[in-house]
Amino acid sequence: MRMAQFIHSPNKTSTRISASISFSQNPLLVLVSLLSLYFSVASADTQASNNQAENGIKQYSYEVVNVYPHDPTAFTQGMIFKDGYLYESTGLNGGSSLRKVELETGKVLQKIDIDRKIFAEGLASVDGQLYQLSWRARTGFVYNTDTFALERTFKYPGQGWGLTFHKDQLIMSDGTSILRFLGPADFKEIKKLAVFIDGKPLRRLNELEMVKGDLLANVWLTDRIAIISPETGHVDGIINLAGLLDKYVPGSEADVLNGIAYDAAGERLFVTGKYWPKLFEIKIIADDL
Ligand SMILES: [Ca+2]
Repeated sequence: MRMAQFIHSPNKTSTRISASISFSQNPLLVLVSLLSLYFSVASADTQASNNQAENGIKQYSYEVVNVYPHDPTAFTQGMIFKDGYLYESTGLNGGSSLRKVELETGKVLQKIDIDRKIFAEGLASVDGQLYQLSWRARTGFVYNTDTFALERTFKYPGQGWGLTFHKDQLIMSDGTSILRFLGPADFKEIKKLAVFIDGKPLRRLNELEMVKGDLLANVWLTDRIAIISPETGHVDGIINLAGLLDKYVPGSEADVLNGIAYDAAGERLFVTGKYWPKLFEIKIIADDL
């Protein structure tokens, strides 16, 4: 069952930015009008990225089910759960790695370090292989899941942020509001999908995970995860994870929330962050509207 099916008929009032500019004879007035239009668009966009309840977007909070240790030196960029283990991609130049992690102990069971020229990013599992992106090297890596042997590399334009796999296609984020759907065999782009929240682009989409047909995306620099329809790009809900780490590690100066993994067989949802010393199994709770 899709998560979106839990959402009771949200009243999606799509507020669109409209402005009419009457072009007067005075060029200064035209300039002022254009500037005010620019700033109203910019401010509306910023608002969409802030921690505010959007019109008609279902809001979710969380309940912590389990708390597990997580390597506090791991700059988490991608995370998946597969056959009883977590697999994690960590970033930074000189800190990038691919690792297999024991959930209960946080122990790193298997690891390869990536060339320091590469800043590793999102991670996805496709037919026994692990796909790992890099941030700005325009290169992706395909590994054997059991041995971590590098089997091939692939190229793509632009930046690589988050990665997941859905219905025979990879879905990739690049820090904008646009997601790219790619064929895993040739990494060719199949389509682009613009993600909107309340009629406005939702930028800074980062780590991705498919959960029961919905696409979950960390919104970079926020405590929020967007629940996105992979068909339409509409944001159907927002999970607000504010205060999660602080509750268990008061005063922690760890970096931002980033890292979503879903155990489909056990229906368990895991989240962590960059340098977070903890990894959480959470349950998503629908807030009353
Ligand atoms: Ca993920």
